[in-house]
Amino acid sequence: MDTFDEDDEEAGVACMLMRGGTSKGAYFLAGDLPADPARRDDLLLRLMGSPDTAQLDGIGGGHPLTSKVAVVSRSPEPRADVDYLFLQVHVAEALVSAGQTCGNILAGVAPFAIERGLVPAEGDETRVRIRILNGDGVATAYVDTRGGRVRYAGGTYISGVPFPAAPVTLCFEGTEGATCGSLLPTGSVRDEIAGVAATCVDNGMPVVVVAAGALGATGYESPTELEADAALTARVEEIRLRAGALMGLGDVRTTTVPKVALVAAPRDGGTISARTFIPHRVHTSIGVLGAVSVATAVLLDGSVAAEAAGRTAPGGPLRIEHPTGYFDALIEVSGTGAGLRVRRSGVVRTARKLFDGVVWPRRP
Ligand code: NQM
Repeated sequence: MDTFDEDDEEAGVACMLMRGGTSKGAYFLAGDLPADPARRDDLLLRLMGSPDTAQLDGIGGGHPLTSKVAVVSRSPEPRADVDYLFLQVHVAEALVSAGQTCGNILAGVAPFAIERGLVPAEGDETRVRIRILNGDGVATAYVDTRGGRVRYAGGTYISGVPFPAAPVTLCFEGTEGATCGSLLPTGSVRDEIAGVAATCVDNGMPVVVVAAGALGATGYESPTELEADAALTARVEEIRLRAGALMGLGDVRTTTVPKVALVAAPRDGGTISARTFIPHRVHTSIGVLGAVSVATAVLLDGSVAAEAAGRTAPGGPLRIEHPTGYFDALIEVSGTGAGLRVRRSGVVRTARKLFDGVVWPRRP
């Protein structure tokens, strides 16, 4: 594909729309977008249809989980095959944020990279090493490429997606402290923040873990019920703003991190139950690295998550129950308590190509 013509305001842009895990996003080659971040973000707002709660004039879906962008390029680093920059295109505001990554959209990066010829399909399963530019971690994705091309059809179900598809296995390394610089960004396993006990953790996603009961919730509410509770959402935001500063993230009023996870005891045989504010809507399931971070918090002795969790099978997957099912995360660690170190984490997702074509932006 030719490099994006920055001077042609009516030019269409090559784009692949994909469902990645439980999110939906637009995937672009970096060379098809303006190199200047301000021009790129302005273009993305017009392509996605923001600012508008319905994103009617663009290809966004009117919700943070369907207003996401992946920018992919060949990696200059020997430890990776491709670079992945995640951009959250805000729905109702003219704002594009690179302040977090997205593990769900990540699930589509390897299929996209193979389809666009950045990585050759090799054998029945192709390994693609992806450097996450929003932090410093590397994810290794394993994609079904039987017959020499990406296979999207398959029999794997993930909670929150009604139909089965081919599995995309993701292994993470170096995600510990990816955004905040350390696994425990406040330096403690447990803090008191705005009057409640909280565990602040970053294993790929900065998350503030709070017991749902401490905020008068059960932790089993639906996203709609939680979003309708104005007193609760105000309290969650108060905790988030204070936690953001304590986690070294500064003033987080307009940023999408940290997330806040309200946790409770599991109800369906899992490890823990979670409802995640991402941060102003409630996730209909749970983010990938959000889940990895909550699961890691479970392994921290004395944390709010460990207190809420049921018994965990040593070495087995940690199952996080969420509004539409469950999410299994494998976390390999060494050490305990504040000395806990993460070796790697693994999850299974699915992804599907929805369309591949050219999208035309609204004129500036
Ligand atoms: O935590 C939502 C999602 C995400 C992010 C969000 C994600 C992750 O489910 O890795 O996947 O927390 O904004 O798409």
